[in-house]
Amino acid sequence: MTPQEMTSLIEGTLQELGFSHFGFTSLSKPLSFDYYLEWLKEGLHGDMKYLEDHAPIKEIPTTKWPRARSALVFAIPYYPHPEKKTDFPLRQARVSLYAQGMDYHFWFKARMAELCKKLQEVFPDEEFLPFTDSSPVLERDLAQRAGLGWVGKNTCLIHPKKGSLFFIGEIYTSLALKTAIEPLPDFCGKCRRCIDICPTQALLEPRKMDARKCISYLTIESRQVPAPELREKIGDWFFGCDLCQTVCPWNQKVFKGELQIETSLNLDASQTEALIEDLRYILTSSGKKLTKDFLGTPLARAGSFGLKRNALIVAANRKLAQLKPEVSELLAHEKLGELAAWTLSCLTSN
Ligand code: B12
Ligand code: SF4
Ligand code: SF4
Repeated sequence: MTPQEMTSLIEGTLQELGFSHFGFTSLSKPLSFDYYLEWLKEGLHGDMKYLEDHAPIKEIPTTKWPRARSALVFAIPYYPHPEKKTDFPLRQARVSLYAQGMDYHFWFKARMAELCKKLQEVFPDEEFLPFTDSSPVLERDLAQRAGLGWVGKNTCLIHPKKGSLFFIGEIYTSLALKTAIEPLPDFCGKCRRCIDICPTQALLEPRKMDARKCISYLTIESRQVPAPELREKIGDWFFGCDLCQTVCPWNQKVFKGELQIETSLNLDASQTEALIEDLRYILTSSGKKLTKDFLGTPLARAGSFGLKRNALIVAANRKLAQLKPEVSELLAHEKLGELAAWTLSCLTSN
């Protein structure tokens, strides 16, 4: 099959499925694989041990999927979020853009599965496997090779016309697709806005992140309480962080005036009240209630422990003394007691 034939076959369904752009590439060893191994060796992945476990399959996908030869790679924008949750329980707590809706692991994969069904009809003897995020695939490298963008200094994949606020997903296939796409050049130039804005200095140098310092890791992936020197730097980010993408001129260009570059929420009295209510709800709800309320959203990943941890840090950094009673209730908590005491000391030194 020629690249043109594949492109016209898929192009017809792109809009219907909400994909913004796509490309394809053969499944050769990722260009940045050696860098990835170095990064792991330096321990910059923190407790995300699965990234180590995934390394052999990321290098040679056929060890897990023997028939896989190529990948169709898709981007789907998350701003504005395409799958909003109508009864989202939070109003003012600062949630990163990708998480302001339903979890893409389900709906993005389902949309690609729909496309797989169509492809299967055209190629009944071939294999089509949809993935996004959690499978052992080095997605930014793959997407870069498929022409979906360049890897910016903030480590995100950026497209000159689409910015970087998009998810990446792929369909592995047994079809041998010849790549006609030239990877995009690096358009970062001398800019270093992302590196300069990062509150925790997680971007050590261009394209190199210490994930252990990234607010996204600290508020989502980590199952620990952050070290005291990092807590203040998290500011009022309750879940994830968008700063290094918000300042990016390529996103500013695409989302003209819509993306506010604010290092902390700018709230009036009524909004502060709503933030207090959000955090009170998190701090006082049972694990069972939080699981039920956040079911199917990315916030479920942090679990009750993670959400309460994040709420304590935001309460401290926003100096929300109104929450002292709820914070005090957590002093006896086995894993959160020390953090609750720290929060109380911040609220008292007001
Ligand atoms: C672990 C992980 C994280 C970690 C670590 C992130 C990091 N930068 O390493 C944490 C929890 C911090 C995180 C945060 C976020 N993540 Co995340 N994350 C992942 C995951 C599961 C693995 C990434 C990984 O292997 N990291 C290790 C580093 C070393 O690899 P890497 O980031 O992929 O970078 C590679 C390239 O930069 C490449 N590279 C560097 N220079 C060059 C040059 C060339 C020419 C090439 C080809 C490659 C290349 O080398 C690296 C290693 O191979 C991927 C999904 C996946 N399966 O790939 C999603 C993924 C990267 N995350 C995603 C998103 C959306 C986010 C957040 C925006 C969420 C949020 N708002 O909080 C933030 C963004 C923070 C940031 N600046 O990166 C998207 C990125 C989409 C995009 N447009 O780039 C992905 C692809 C998930 C998805 N399917 O959409 N994430
Ligand atoms: S997501 Fe936030 S904390 Fe992480 S690197 Fe970007 S600016 Fe820094
Ligand atoms: S902010 Fe500047 S340096 Fe950072 S990714 Fe965007 S263009 Fe590149």
